[in-house]
Amino acid sequence: MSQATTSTATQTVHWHPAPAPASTPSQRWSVEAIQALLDLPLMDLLFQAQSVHRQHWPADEIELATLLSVKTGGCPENCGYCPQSAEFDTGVKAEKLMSVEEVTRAAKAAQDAGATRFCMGAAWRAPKDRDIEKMNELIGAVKGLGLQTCATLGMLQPHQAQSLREAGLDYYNHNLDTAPEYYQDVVSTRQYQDRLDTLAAVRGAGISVCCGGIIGMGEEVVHRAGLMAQLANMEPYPESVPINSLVPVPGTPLADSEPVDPLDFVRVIAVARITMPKARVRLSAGRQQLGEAVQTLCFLAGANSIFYGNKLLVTGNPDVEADTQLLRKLGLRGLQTQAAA
Ligand code: SAM
Ligand code: DTB
Ligand code: SF4
Repeated sequence: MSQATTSTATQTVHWHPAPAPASTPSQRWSVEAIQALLDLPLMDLLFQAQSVHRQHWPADEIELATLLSVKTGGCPENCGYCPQSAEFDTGVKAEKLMSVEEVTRAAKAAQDAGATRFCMGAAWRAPKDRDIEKMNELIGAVKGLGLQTCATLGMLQPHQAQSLREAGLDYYNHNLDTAPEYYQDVVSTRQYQDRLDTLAAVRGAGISVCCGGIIGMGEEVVHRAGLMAQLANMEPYPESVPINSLVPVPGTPLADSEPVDPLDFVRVIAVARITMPKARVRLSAGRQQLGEAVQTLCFLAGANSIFYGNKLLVTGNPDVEADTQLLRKLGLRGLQTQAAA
């Protein structure tokens, strides 16, 4: 990596410039260029990420999104990280889809607590058309409260994505999770291409794309770079990029994964910010294990969205009081008004 030198009146400042993205439009970022970013001295990487962040976003604004598992457990897929797969003995019981009344109550409570976005998750491999009809009712009810709506329901066909859009869905979450070459180590019941096909259906229906991955599944740095390259080279790249730190759940195949150095997690957040400047970078699962100081570094690295509420889907999350206090301590504020999608 080349090093630039800038002289000022009082001091000489050394800094490492970001590697330039690859020049072909279909490959804005090569895996190598992203790996070089990940390898930068941490202070240089954080400085660049925060500089990019301030060019594109208010420096003190954090989106608060609340998650609700509207259909829990019993999933036929075998994603190695997931407590909701029917293949693993995790103690999560399969439940039916929640009613409109229950979901509306939860969404209203989230809104009253300060959330502007409400994300509904269902442990389906791929919803049936009749599931989509029921989801459309839930989406209409949540949207009716004035919240932004997000859903993550598994694989979609184009007509299903279209139907969700017509019901008022703003975002669809569907993660690539890791690099293509590591994917089969994590899940074998579907292919990477299946994920890409669903993302194309979502994009084609005019729904904003929420797509990211998980760090800490035993992957190499090159796989983290490979995931980031996949995301950053999408045309266009996702509007919303959740970066999850693996929550190791007993009973899942990845429960005993080697924990990641928290500073390496911060690096991935910074790279997401640099390579996808206009995306909302979401500091997602795993905040309980990261602690306040590391979360603070993640915000400095450009994260500007968190899951807000005492629970993620089935595992824990920092409670609302702790998050409110943390944001206050840091001089950050929850996003107040929602942009129309
Ligand atoms: N069934 C749908 C699907 O797979 O797209 C939606 C729900 S799924 C739980 C949503 C995402 O949560 C996964 O793609 C994964 O990135 C993340 N996730 C699930 N379990 C996790 C865990 N234990 N730690 C971190 N992230 C996790
Ligand atoms: C995402 O990327 N992370 C969220 C959301 N999208 C749906 C889910 C995290 C799940 C963590 C484990 C659990 O509670 O099931
Ligand atoms: Fe099912 Fe989604 Fe969990 Fe995979 S991540 S097992 S598809 S709920």
